[in-house]
Amino acid sequence: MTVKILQRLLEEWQARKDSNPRPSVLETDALTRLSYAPTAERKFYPTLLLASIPVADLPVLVVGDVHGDLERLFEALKPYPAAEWQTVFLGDLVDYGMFGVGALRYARDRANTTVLLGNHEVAMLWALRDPTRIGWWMGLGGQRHDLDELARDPALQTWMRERPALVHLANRTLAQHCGSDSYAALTEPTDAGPIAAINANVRDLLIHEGESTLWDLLSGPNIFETQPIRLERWLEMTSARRVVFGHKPHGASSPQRYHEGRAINFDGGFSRGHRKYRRASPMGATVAPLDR
Ligand SMILES: [Mn+2]
Repeated sequence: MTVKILQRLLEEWQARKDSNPRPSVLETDALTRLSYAPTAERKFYPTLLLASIPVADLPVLVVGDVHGDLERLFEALKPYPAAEWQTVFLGDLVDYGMFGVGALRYARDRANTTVLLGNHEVAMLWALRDPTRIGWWMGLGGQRHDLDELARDPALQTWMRERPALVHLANRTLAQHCGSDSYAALTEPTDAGPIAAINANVRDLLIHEGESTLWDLLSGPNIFETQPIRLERWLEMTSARRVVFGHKPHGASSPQRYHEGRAINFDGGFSRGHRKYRRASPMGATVAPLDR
């Protein structure tokens, strides 16, 4: 199809979008093709077209530990325009790479996107509040210029402290940073909704100098790989049928599935700044669509 035909398809959508905003398959295809055409040939800003589709109806794109490698993140996200995906970042956007704060701002501002809290965000906030922790945090890969940048941006600090630890996605899929049931320590058996209770307690700890407790909870080993009974109990407790997480590089070429896909690890050692980065770490091991 020529650019002219693609543009006519989008013009037809523009003309009727007030009465019927949902694009047809052809119109969606036209948008996708035009978004990759040279800028001068583009007639419409691409995100306008799909903005009216509810986020929950979009396919889910999962992004594991980015660790400051913004260049690679842009490359990895190219096939997945923000308007067409519900994007979920599993935490640890900062440290190791040079663009931790840049990655946070990018993820915060991307449309249809949820960003979870990782242990490295906790460590950075801890160093921000208590300068005696700066050396420890830099030993974990913390970048001084990123801490200075965060210190100058109170709105970003507030946004970071409001990150959820757990979210439910479509199809009873739970998303969290580390492959562990350690989060359960932040809820009581009497809590009606454990996810809401845990997220509320996480926020409370971040506001009231509880970073050390949170750091311990979010830094544990990947027990879902080795302890299927604990995995089952955690899924039951959170009313989920599977869980996606990051935190521990898995070394495979695509997200690593354990126990028939009931637990899936999306940390593919993505960042070139990470000590576990290998030249073999393909982007698709960290950034990948979630199957239905
Ligand atoms: Mn981590």
